Amino acid sequence: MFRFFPLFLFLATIFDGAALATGRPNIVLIVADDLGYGDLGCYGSAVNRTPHIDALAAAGVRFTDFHSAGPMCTPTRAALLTGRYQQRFGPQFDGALSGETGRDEGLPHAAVTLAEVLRQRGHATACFGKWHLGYHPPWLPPDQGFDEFRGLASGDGDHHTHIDRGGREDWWRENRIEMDTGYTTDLLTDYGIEFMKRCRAGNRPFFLYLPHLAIHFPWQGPNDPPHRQKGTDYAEDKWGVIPDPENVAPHVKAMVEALDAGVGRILATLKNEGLSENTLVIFTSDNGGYVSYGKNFRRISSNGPFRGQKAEIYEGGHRVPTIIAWPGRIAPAVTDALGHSTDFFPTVAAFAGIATNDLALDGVDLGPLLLRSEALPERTLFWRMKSLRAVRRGPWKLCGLGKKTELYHLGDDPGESRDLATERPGTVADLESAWSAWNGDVNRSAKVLSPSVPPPR
Ligand SMILES: [Ca+2]
Repeated sequence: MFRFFPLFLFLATIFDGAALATGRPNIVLIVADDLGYGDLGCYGSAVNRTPHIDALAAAGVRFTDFHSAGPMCTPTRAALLTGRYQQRFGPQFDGALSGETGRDEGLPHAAVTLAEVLRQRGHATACFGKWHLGYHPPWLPPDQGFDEFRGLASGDGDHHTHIDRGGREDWWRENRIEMDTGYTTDLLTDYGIEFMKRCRAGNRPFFLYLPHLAIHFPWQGPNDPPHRQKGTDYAEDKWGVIPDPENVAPHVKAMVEALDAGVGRILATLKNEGLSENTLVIFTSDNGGYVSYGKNFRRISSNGPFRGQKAEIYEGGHRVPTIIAWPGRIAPAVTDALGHSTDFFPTVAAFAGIATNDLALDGVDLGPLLLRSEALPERTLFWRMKSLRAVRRGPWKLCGLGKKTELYHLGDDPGESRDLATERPGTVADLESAWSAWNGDVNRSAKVLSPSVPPPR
């Protein structure tokens, strides 16, 4: 059943803003890569066992109508870290920054990131995982507010050998290559645990940004073989060793379950270190899953009941699993409130007592919803990926491909199967008009925030 009002099963009214400590909470932001809406047990998967993420969901707020800012990796990461639509940084953020043609650009240094504002207020900041907002210095996390960075700069690396699609070593420690040995998901988890323990020992609040590579290809579980070697180009062979391309699911299952084990280890560390009650934990995905890929690969991810997949603007491309938890502060609930990747910045900032009035954020603070089950402000959300566009307002969803426009009522038709564009020309016109205004606005921002401007030195 779909309703477009915050539906809360909240337990008690004692969880209100007044109960919030005025201290500085730790923030753990875990981002899965290409994880589909239906890939987790708590979102209906009958294939993958995810007891730790399911437990996080049961202890926190699980969103059923949360959306990534883009249907691909780079765009959502830009929005998530800045609280602003990625199109404000230029049309190259419509899609993934290319490892071939986009190596000398990145998120503009003029953009204000969540790491920068938290660091300014005393948080230790770390990014352990996949960056994909630039390929080398000065476009890596150390120039975007992170004290520490370990992981990969590019969009995908071998989960065992850490070789990127172009055959390069791609495992960084801050601004230099420093290879490490181990399965990517486990390594990133290890770094995160070590960082949290170190911050705990130093009595320092922290922001741990953990953008996992799982479950992006190469589709390799912990027991699947390594594939990529240094010096070989994998542009046409980027998926891993898949004996049965018609059934990628077993490899993805192993990846999802390794991810779940990693989340479990992070949560256990918070508990064992006595940090749980002062730590906000967010889990989300950067875009929907691939159900199929090209001519060969089938049965990859599940996007649940939703149409489409990664790189498309149907719901399967951008409706993502999202959980926000804070034991003792946020009451467990399932909500169908409309959420968006740009909301994390204002939400975290508000919890940390940081004013964002002058940052022109596009997202909204989810705090009133999380703490008091208040309705979020009515709003319209927009997507743009090259010639694809989408608009969401209330139950209505407009999908555009060039001059072709479709209209769906997600309340009656969450699977986007009945196009109502010809029946509802007024609604189409309203949403098209809203999209055009938004498009003009973000394009004006992009003229100011050029990604090719070098950082201040
Ligand atoms: Ca992705």
